[in-house]
Amino acid sequence: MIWNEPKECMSRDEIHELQNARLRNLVKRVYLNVEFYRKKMQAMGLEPGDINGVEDLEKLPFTTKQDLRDNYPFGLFAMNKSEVVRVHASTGTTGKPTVVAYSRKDLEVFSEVVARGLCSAGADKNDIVQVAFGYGLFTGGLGLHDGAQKIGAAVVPISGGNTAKQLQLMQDFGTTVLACTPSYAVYLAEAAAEAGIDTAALPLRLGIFGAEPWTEAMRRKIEEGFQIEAYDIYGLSEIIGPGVSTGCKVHQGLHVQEDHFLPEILNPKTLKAMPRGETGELVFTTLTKEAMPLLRYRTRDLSSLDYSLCDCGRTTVRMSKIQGRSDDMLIIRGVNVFPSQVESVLLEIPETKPHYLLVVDRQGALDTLEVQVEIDDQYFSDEITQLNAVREKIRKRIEAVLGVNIKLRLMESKSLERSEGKARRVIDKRQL
Ligand code: DLL
Repeated sequence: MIWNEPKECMSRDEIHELQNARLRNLVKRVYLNVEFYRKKMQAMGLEPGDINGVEDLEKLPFTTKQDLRDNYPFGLFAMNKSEVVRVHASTGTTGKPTVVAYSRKDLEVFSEVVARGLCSAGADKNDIVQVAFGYGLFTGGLGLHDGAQKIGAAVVPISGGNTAKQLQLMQDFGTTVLACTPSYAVYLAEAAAEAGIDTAALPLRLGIFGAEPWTEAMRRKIEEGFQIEAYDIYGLSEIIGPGVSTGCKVHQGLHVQEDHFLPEILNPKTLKAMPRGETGELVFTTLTKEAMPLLRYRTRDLSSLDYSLCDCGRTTVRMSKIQGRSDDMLIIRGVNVFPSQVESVLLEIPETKPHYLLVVDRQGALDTLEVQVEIDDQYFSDEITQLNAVREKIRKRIEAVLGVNIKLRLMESKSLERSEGKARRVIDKRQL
């Protein structure tokens, strides 16, 4: 089912018209109400009247996470505080959190886009949706909650963690849809197997996973573990939270809710548009946000856009699965390495489990990359020569893909930390 056919199946011309009108309106609003944008535009010699539509987008200033920090907590509000009905925040690893705000209408848009995403994954009012994303300042829990409620599904607001209870309720309530991070889904599937739960016999039929990077290989692992169909949901608090884009039955990219969020793909170095279809940094302009609209927000996420028509019937542009972050990229002895490359290799190898960690360090002037990965305990009880053979096989495959020498550490089951939210895949000791 398509939740909002008039909006999700417009012709490209109609989408373009709507985006033009909304962009003109947005630029006027931020110019009038947000000093930060007014000053930036004035410094560039820009007036709202200079922006006639999407073709003028490149004239507008960018916004970065640092801008949100500099204006902490409420400096980028475009409305009076009395019109704000909710705030969320992300803590990040350093410094002050970034704060985002919603008007009543913003919350309606938020639940609308999540509802569209849930429907594109095949959920409907008959489903029981277990929301195992964290509730609180993080947008995942409440975001999925409101969207699932909007489509009329029964929401189980269990939040993240408490794994034994998750599995208990999943069985007792007959949960049909699971929403959490992919790393937590892997952990839950593993815990289910250990508890002797026959996942194939559970009513669970689909999963909506996101909030962290994950590969197609990880998607297949989760699908096997739970015997379900797994869908990707993307978003970021600055833009609204989950639901900026979501995958559909066709599994070839995520439909961007283009009537609300205008995407661009730019070369992260030159900040110029990449040729259509090529990979670069995703940048979003919030077309309808009231409380805290953002112009050209630099996500640092790497993706590409596909404007061709999708077999599911939606006409909205599809972004590719996130291929990494521009600030996620590790430079190891001059070679660019993305954690997702390592994940793809590891998950194709039958002996490994989907739990890994990259540890980057420096010995003298040389960068070192250690890949830690869990393998089935049976290999540790095997002959040492067999263990060595497994190690060599994995090391060679990773090195062939990365083009850089690594140290491989095979870990016993459960020795790596499990994640109930966003997994930590990299420790870079060079910055410490
Ligand atoms: O993670 C919102 C969210 C909640 C999305 C639940 C999906 C599901 P933030 O905490 O602000 O918001 O983190 C946003 O997480 O810039 C990406 O780097 C990453 N991210 C989010 N979804 C995906 C995804 C939420 N599906 C940052 N694939 C983003 C890859 C993702 N990365």
